[in-house]
Amino acid sequence: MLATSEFAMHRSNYHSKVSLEVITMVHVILFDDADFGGAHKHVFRAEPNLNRRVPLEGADSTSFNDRVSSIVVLEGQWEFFEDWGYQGKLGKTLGPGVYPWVEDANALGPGSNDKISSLRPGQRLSEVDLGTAAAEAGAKSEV
Ligand SMILES: [Ca+2]
Repeated sequence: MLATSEFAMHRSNYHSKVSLEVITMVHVILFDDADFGGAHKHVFRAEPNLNRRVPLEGADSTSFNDRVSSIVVLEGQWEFFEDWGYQGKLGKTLGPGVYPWVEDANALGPGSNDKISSLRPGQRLSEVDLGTAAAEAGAKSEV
């Protein structure tokens, strides 16, 4: 049976996590051409396969696989990969900013143009911190 204080702690962790997920929405825009030209695609969550064709009409129905030449990161820390399923990481993780040419040194670097096949936001520090805090609190309460 949970002690009252322990129950309150679990509740408090649950509510913090939920509210953080709402606040820390991630968002990146991928562009077909350099300097944010051509077709573009908004991504709000991990995308394991840009080659997947969405059965909808319009610009977003086209595959964005092996096309990305420039990127705008609005929120989050994003990792980009050469293959689907997050295999073959390209360059470094990119935080909020404008990247007019993916091969720039401050972007993904040489050889990364028209290569991205999957991408995902990095693990959020807030979740890591909350998980560790909860684990530590749990360990203490058992002493
Ligand atoms: Ca391109």
